Amino acid sequence: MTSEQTPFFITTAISYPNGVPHIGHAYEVIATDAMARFKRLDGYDVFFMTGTDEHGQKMLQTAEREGITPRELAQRNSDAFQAMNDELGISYDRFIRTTDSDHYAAAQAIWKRMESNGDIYLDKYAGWYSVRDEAFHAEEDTEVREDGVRYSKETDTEVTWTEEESYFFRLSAYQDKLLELYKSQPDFGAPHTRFNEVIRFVERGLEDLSISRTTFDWGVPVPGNKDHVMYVWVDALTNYLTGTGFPDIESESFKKYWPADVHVIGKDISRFHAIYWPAFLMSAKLPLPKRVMIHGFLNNNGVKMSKSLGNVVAPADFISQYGLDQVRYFFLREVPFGADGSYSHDSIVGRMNSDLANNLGNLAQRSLSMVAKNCGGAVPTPGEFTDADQQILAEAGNLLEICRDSFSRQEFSKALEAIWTVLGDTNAYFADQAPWVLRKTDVARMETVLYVTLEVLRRVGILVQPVMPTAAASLLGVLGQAEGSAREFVEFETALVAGAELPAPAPIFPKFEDSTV
Ligand code: ME8
Repeated sequence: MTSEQTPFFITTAISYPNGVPHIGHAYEVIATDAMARFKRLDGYDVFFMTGTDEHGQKMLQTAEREGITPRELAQRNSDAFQAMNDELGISYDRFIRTTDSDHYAAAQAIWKRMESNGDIYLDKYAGWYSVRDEAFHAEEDTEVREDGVRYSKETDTEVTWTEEESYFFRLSAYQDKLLELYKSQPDFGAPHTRFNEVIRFVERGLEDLSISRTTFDWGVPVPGNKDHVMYVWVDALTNYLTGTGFPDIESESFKKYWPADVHVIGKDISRFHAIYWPAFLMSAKLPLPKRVMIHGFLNNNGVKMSKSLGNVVAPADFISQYGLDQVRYFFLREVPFGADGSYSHDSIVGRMNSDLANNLGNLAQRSLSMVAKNCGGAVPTPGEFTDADQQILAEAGNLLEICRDSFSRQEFSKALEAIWTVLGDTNAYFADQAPWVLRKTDVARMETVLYVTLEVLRRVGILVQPVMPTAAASLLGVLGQAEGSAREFVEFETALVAGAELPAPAPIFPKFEDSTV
């Protein structure tokens, strides 16, 4: 890292380790990883954090059911989340656990700041609580169903009557300030359809929030009152500050990385991030994150994943079936980030075979093997560029700006769509120019066509690194691009050097063979 690099702090939600990770968790962390890698390649000083949210009643109840302590449960499943990250090639800089000792210090410090601002008071809570959601629900938002049990209408989870002494946060005092924030920073939440739901919710009015519990002790102790532990969301949201060195607000890392550039989260937790979190930070007199990016949910063949339906897919099984880069590509290309999405065997194999094996793998294989056979295994020497050559080079040349623009809004599918449009055009160019015919009629022209094709592939290889790190590295490798700066975005504008020796070509994306397809 050099001192001129601009910092970029990005986070995922921290997952509840009350079970093992599923493909929804993998989806979020893959998208965030692609964003982090993109920014690193673009010269930013990136800090990427993910982790596990280990306190609260849900963890406690699951542990009780399993006959182990919540700490043992947290350890076991937090390890499973870390293992998933490693299997997915996630380039996180810190895996934070809310049981880490520096996190206790941060959670207690933010509490004290909110308290000294006059926003915390002791009262009695009486209302409906959903352990599954770790959230309170207003009575009118609940209903008793046929089974005689009361549920949250919105989340379909069981709620139980909870009555206890509790500290409250004066959330009601922040309604106007939050609405002002949304107005002055219209991109604070994205995409707009999801952010608008949050805004409507705040417009309807906010009640003060119960932020401590007394009936169990699996949580961060409330400073100054040993009978209370913090409500798990106060503790959980603060993880984002912990990672930057808070409460040491004079530390180099806090000054550099806070406020966060993007919190990537799923649609079920948008209110916690776009309402509670900025309100807590305003109260604590700390800067607010710049953006909360809300993604949709992934469904299996259009059906919600659930243990009872037996359609919960383990990320590791997915990767062993299709390959890591293929899965990463599929998720980011298939589902516009922010929308709900679905995956099925056929849709994955379809993308693998048409986009990866055909449009990219086959083009690389055909052009590189021609170069190996006919150009002495070195980058061919181009002659003067024709209009067709210039056009395709210009198209590929525009891709970096297009990708920067799309990634700045986490519109991964748009970036990939643009890259694959250029690949489609390059395939058409390759077919039109027919270098295998030129080999017999006009060798110089053949060399130019092959040069242009390889140059497009180099640019594509650089740009797909955030999404498919391993395959992109192989592609750049066979194009003779050494690891390091040659593969970074600063080198995007440079061009292949004629005559440079190339390694032997190797296939990048073999076709997926499956008897059921
Ligand atoms: O909510 N598709 O943890 P979590 C896509 N601990 N994303 C999904 C998904 C699906 N099917 N299911 C879950 C929590 N997610 C809290 C967060 S942050 C301070 C605390 C996403 O394990 C979900 O939306 O239930 C969330 O962003 C993340 O996975 C972790 O969910």
